[in-house]
Amino acid sequence: MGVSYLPSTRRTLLLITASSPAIRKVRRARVLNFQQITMPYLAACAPANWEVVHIDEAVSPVDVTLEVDMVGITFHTPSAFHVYDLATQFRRRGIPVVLGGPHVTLMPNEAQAHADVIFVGEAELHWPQFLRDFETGQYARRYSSNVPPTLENVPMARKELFHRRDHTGGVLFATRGCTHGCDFCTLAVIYQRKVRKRPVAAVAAEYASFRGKVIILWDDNLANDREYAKALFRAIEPYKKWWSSQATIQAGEDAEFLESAARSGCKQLFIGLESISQASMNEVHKGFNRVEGYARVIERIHAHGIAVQAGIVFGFDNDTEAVFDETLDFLEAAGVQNATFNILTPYPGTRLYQRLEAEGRILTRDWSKYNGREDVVFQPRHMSSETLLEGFRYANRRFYSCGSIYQRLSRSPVGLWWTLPLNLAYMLAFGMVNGWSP
Ligand code: B12
Repeated sequence: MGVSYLPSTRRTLLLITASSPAIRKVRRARVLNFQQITMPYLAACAPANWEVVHIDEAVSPVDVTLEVDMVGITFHTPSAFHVYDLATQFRRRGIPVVLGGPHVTLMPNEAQAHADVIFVGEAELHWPQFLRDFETGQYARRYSSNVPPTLENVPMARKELFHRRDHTGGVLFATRGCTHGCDFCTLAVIYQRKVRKRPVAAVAAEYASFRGKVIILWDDNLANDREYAKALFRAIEPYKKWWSSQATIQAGEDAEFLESAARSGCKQLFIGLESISQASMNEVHKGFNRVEGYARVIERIHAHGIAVQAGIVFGFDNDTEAVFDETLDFLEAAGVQNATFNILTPYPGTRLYQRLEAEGRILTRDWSKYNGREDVVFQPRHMSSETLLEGFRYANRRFYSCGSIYQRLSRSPVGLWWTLPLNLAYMLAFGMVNGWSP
């Protein structure tokens, strides 16, 4: 750190989107392997004299012998130990390592021990200045974003640094954060429940800049500000692309939202239904999900020609062994086109983690097991962890079986031309990964 450099000479920055071997195994069953925006976006925020190389571990391994001036790594909790190992290898060669992303924000002291510099929270306020300061050797070991940055003037992510072949035409975000504070969700901690919005015109320009037809808006909850969303839909409608995003069930209660979303090319909404038990929703402070209204809301979304991808979590304290069949019965009756099943995972830093820890129910602190798909890391209330894991696998198997696909897609044939091939692809992918045939 004491070395001083001449400012504004050329520097090389290696940015890594980390993915551990374990998480790659988990994600093999996902047919769609979405681009990650963070590093192409941070690259766009770097001063011009920094040449950026991006390695996305979902696509290619990291070459730890590369000659660079600095390494920056972004990672989720399940990749933490793997990243600390990578960091050690670069630091042994005298290359400074900067860590950031969700796990660093949730566990800053742990991450600090493995890095020269950490970024806690959002980076917009300090990242460009930090890179300039690095050149003079005058920089801090920790940068924290106490005030959530405005997104008024942010650049577009650098497209040439996207590496995955993910069957979409482009990924971007319009808003960041979510107003809700659900116990299991890390976003309430990471973004402090502060929602920020990019100017509609800037988002529309980025949306239009992708050559492909299918766009993912990686917003945490596009229904946070429905008036903003409607203005955005009007602005992107002329480009005649197809898009998908994440939203709460409240999106489905607003007919005007659905109508303008559909007109602008919305083909699917990821809706965090989480559970079909109202008691479970209340238990984790997501009581605004009114379970008795699910079927009606899904029907309304379908009526606008929009498919539903349901986010479902198993393992809440109210869940018994019956939850798997009851949930599947519901999804089939409602004609839900796609679903992402998760095992409840108490990510460190969340209220859920604190509660389970106080109750002595955290089974392991091996973060690589915090993947939500392969391991149960806490003691469930009404079943064994083996039953929870088996029930989760059963749900995937049943949802992507021929019988269920037929039932669901015949009941609501919205977007059959693409939902049927996608369902069949998942049926094959799960079969290959788990060694069963549907
Ligand atoms: C897109 C996305 C994905 C994509 C791509 C992720 C990838 N790495 O390939 C897919 C679908 C593959 C995915 C997978 C998973 N995801 Co994900 N994902 C997201 C999502 C919706 C958006 C991320 C994003 O692009 N944000 C926009 C960018 C610009 O913001 P950012 O990443 O927060 O970065 C900012 C700061 O954090 C900081 N920063 C970040 N990294 C770095 C690094 C450096 C060096 C610096 C200086 C700064 C910095 O700078 C940025 C600007 O301020 C987030 C929610 C969210 N809003 O973050 C969840 C989220 C990150 N995912 C989450 C989870 C749980 C998962 C999975 C475990 C799910 C699963 N069971 O499979 C996996 C793990 C994958 C992995 N590789 O480890 C959790 C994180 C939990 C955790 N503790 O890590 C989140 C927060 C969702 C949630 N509601 O809780 N995910």
